[in-house]
Amino acid sequence: MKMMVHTSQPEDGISRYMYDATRKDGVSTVYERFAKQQPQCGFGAMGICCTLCADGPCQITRKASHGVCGATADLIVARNLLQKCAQGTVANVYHARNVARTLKAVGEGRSDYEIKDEVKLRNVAGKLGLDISGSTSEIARALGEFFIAQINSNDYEPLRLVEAMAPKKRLEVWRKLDIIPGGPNSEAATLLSKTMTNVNNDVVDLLLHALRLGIANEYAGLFGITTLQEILMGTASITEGEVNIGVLDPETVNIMAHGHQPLLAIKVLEVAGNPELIEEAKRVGAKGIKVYGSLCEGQQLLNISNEYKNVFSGQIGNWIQQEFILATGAVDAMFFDYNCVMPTMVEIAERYHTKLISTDKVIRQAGVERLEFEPDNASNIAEGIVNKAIEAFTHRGKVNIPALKMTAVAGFTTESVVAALGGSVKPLVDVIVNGSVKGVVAIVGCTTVREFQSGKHITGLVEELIRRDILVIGAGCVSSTLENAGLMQLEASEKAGGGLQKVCQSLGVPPCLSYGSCTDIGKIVDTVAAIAAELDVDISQLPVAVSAPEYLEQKAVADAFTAVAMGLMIHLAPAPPVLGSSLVTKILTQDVEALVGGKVFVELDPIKAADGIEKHILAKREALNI
Ligand code: XCC
Repeated sequence: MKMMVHTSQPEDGISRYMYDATRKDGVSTVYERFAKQQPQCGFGAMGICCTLCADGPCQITRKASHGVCGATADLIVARNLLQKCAQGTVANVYHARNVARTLKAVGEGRSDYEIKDEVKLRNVAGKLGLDISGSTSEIARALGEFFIAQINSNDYEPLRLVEAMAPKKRLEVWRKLDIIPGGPNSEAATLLSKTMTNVNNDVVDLLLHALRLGIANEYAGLFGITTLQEILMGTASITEGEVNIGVLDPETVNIMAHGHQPLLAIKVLEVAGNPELIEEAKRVGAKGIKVYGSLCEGQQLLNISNEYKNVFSGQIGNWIQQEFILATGAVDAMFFDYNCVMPTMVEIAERYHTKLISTDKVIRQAGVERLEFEPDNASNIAEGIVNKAIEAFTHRGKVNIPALKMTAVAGFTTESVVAALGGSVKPLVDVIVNGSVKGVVAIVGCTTVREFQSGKHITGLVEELIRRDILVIGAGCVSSTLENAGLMQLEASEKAGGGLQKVCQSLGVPPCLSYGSCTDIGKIVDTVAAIAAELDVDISQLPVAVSAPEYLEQKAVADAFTAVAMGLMIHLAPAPPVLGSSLVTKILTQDVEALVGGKVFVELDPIKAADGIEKHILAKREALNI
């Protein structure tokens, strides 16, 4: 098996500056670790290494077409992939359950969060068939309980969430294939049982089960997270804010919210505006207190930042920049929930004085203080975090902040898009139909350090898409990369083709709309469903595609199955670990389209990826006769 050798360097100016700074400080980061991992194992990359049983590890080679247990390359690839899909699904669902618990606690009067979007609470509860004649608290409690019960329900009963919320045309497709899921955790447990040694060797059945999980991931996971969070934190509204590492203020106490679950961060934003704490910060020599966000949490805070303009001070960076953020020496406290916190953050924090605080029960970082979030203790924890940041400020050493700031427009969601369009998605549909905008591509997910990526694949692909009059919607660390590259500013429309440029300028929006976090993919599906409903077609017929140009981890695998189940083509780079099975590769990239309308498209070159996506969009337009 040929070994794969990669090298990688940061691509954007800010990362490059901080990369050089860390090297000068003798601190090694994700880039050096990636280099030390070379060459990487080709069997793993192809998905044909099995470590399930003690007779392994087995690798499929020219001389060994089966593992010791008899598993073929197809089966090993399918099992490995599906385990990632199960893990990603339950992780999203875990997040949704935390929000549902909080909503329930608010309804029971045990938590000091407010219901910020009561209209949404009543709408969603009504659609789910809950009694909405009672008080706001009663409905909040009922909706929270309903979600928890759905998450914990069995896989032999169809999920009511799916039947109530999914577009009717999609439900028909899923019913025919018998892939309407039951409870997501139960589905994941069953899938994990199926992927044990010598339990299920039917690759088609296994992949269909992954589609079930993809649907459960959407409705019990992503939709749940976004909807319930918006009820508690307010629905995103269009806003402009500062972004990237250069916005850190060297003279204030700086607190970083890092991760994915923003509920606690909301309380930190509230507490950080407390005059007594600001006085305390001044007493230790700071000019004030600022709160920032990084990774997906930062995107979510930016989305609702209109309400916190005095304290929220910027979205700082993406996954591969997290060590650089601390290496500025300007972050006094970083509190993080799950996930995407590198274990090396502990050493780096020590080196650069940052106080780390973990806030979710699933997180354990040796030596890091834990202040674990519960719906009824958020304000106390938030105050503790701000106090610890003020104390940490007194230990500051050298500060090294790159002198480059950017701004970005964010806060897009179905509601804010509809509001910007004057009350319905029809104007967007009209410009798609008349061809000013050829189609829409959701660019989602993470960033990787692979040599052809590190943000380069994301910006390369997106610049090419907007140039071809394709509107881009971003969610996840990709948004951060696009923000740092200036592609989420109004001025970016200058890089768009003539049709898209005119639409952006007349609406006053950039050609790349930030929907927020990777967990906000549920909102993208919602907008796409609204466009399909306006045209009275199925989602799979739309000139729409998804791309995860630098996909990284298990949630992305689950999200990819969500996209395919929703009827969308999803472009992935790097190649997922399936190329060792021609059967699994063919099913995912071709055959599945005839079943659900969606499929996977793998292309590592951003220009060729844009070619493939545009071709797909044009074919959909032709089929719709537009
Ligand atoms: Fe993590 Fe969401 Fe991925 Fe970024 S995008 S690397 S999951 S923080 Ni979600």
